[in-house]
Amino acid sequence: MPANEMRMQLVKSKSTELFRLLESRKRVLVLSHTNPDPDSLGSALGLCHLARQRFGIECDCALDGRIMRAENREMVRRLEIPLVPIDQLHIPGYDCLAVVDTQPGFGHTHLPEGREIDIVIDHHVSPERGGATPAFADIRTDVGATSSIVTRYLIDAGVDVPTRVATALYYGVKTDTADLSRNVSPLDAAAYEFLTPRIDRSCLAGIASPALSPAYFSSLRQALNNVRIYDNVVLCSLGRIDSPEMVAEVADLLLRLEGKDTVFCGGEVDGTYFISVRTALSKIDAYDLIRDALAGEGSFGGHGSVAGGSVKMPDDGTRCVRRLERRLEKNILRAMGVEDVTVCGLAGPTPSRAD
Ligand SMILES: [Mn+2]
Repeated sequence: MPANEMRMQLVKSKSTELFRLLESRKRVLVLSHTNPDPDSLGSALGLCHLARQRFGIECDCALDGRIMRAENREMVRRLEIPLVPIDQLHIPGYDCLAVVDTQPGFGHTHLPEGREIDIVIDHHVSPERGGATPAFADIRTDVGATSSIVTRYLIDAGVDVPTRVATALYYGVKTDTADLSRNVSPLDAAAYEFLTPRIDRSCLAGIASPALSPAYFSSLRQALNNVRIYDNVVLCSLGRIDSPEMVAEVADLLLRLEGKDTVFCGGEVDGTYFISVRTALSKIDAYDLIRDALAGEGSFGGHGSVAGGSVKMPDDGTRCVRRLERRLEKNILRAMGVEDVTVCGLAGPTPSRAD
């Protein structure tokens, strides 16, 4: 059997296994990581739709943290994704807990204590200390988006996928794979093909370019003033900011800087230092880069060209952040082999870092 066909067979048997489990449940709660992104929102909505349409099961989506990025807030608003803050939910009322786009054991994922997780659907490399094995786990690290895996379940279940759900899943695949240009598998391409005729294009365009606050532009200016370039490597410190999404967003933007191929961006939000890594180098995995940068501090995840992590700061603020940034910078320069390169800013030579 050709490899592709074999993969599809495997996927189909996973669907059957999931359907069997759902058949035996009455109320599902879908959880994801803190401050959910489009892929986790799309896969949560898709899984809820599957549970309701095919099995007539009640289903809710929990929200942990906030929806940060303006695009993501616009996605929730336009697609009317019903999210219930996790502290307002009565967890014992659910006989099935599902986790999408993350896994138990990840630092950015807070799951109800003392409750077993029934379903895990994800595409990230599993954490080393994962905890109890769930009744159903479908973890495919070769797939670009969890939304693609959930789309496959919907196809296999033969349920109608309405515009709203299709658009959410599509936007999940689109953002995690940069429009099928990175971390792509045949499953992502098949999901895109299935979803494309079902989406609302003008709604999608609205989600992708929402109105942005003055604070956004102010953070952006601050970030660009603090760019440090070492040969092909770009470092950027955003200082104290409102949302960790800004770190990821600036990292994406700076990866477009001419002649540069790897970006490390960091910023502090409410006592936690967030770091995002992007690389256009095909031989280097962003996961290895963030691991080397953090060198045992904090938690992190990612794969392919994208990775992110965070470090909890002790109470005494700014000086701690500076010290952490200096440690990270040292680790990064060593990992990238640019320790002896002279540092530049966007407009040429840069003064040494202020303390
Ligand atoms: Mn994802």
